[in-house]
Amino acid sequence: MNYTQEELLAIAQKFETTGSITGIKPLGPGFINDTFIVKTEGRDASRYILQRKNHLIFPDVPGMMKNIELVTAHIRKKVTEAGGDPLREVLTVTCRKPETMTAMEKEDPAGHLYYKDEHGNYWAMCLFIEGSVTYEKADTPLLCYKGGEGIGRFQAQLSDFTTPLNETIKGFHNIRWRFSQWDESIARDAAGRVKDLAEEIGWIDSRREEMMAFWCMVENGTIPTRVTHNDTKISNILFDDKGDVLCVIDLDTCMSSTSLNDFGDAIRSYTNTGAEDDRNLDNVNMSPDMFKAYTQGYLSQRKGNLTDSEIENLAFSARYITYEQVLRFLMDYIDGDKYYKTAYPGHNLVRTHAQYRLLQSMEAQYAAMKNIVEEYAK
Ligand code: GN1
Ligand code: MG
Repeated sequence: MNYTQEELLAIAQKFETTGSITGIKPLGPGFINDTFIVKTEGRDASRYILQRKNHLIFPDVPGMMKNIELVTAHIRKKVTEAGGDPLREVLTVTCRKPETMTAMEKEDPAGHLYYKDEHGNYWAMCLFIEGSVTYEKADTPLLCYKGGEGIGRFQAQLSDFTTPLNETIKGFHNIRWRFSQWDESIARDAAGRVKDLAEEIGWIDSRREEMMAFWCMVENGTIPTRVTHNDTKISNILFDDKGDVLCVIDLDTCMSSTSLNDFGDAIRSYTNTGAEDDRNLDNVNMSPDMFKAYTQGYLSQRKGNLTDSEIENLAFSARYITYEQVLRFLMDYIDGDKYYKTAYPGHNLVRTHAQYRLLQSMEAQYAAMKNIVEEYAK
């Protein structure tokens, strides 16, 4: 659904901004939510990020916003204690103007964190961090090192966070759950595409056992669960102009899972020499230099705090998350492109092939990846 500029402005005005709102325009290539940047004018004017949160994917937006409020408050305390800048080193959620809230919204413990419009769509706002830089791709090992350090710090800041979080997407990185969705999706064959996908379906089937074996270690507690981000691709990290991580954004999937997912998903993104949806598979490879740099940065923050089982499975987590991504893109293609935004017909299949090439590259370099982890975990 498309909103007019006037409608968007009216939505933005439900939130407590400093300065008066003068403009709003679309921002960024997110696959799930719609994102806008809001400009204001006047004393203390700031810019803001307004997002339409996709409630078809996040069924409990209030619960998700409550998670974000709790997690950012916890990190803010840590940043302040460490003498950092709480307006730049953690996301600041923008609350509703109380005078725009109904009595029911005021009673809802998350009511100040979102606005539900007359079409049933949910909106939330946060402060835009001026001078922050985002990347779609990591071009240098130094950026990988810094990215790893940033996620390591994020996990450390949350290591003593104990309030239970809402599960914002059921079984998000749980491959047992993904397989049950996958089996249903194949049986349903909603778009009639299964008949042309024997090879791709074989990629998924032939690796089911090893992926389940990994997940069983999470289920039986061999690998611990912690508060994790779960979507650590490079575009979800804000860097400053010197290349240091300012803060981690897109906290929609922040919940309890294994910390290995954050490492694995970052490796999937930072080390890819091609694009996530590269049509030219020769571009796609896992760069060992980028892997080394990210691992070094990450472990510089976390090595004393991870269990032996986490260290042991760190390299495998990159294969696990990349495999899961192949499955998710392919499943969405089979379902008729219902989950991810696509830019052209067949986009999800192109993504599937590119991510599968990346997975193969990781498999070929697995022994070397394990050695690198071992070296920096010492
Ligand atoms: C989505 O929301 P965004 O664009 O940061 C997806 C991730 C995928 C990623 C693939 C909630 O991330 O899980 O890894 O696309 N987020 C959700 O690029 O499904
Ligand atoms: Mg994002």
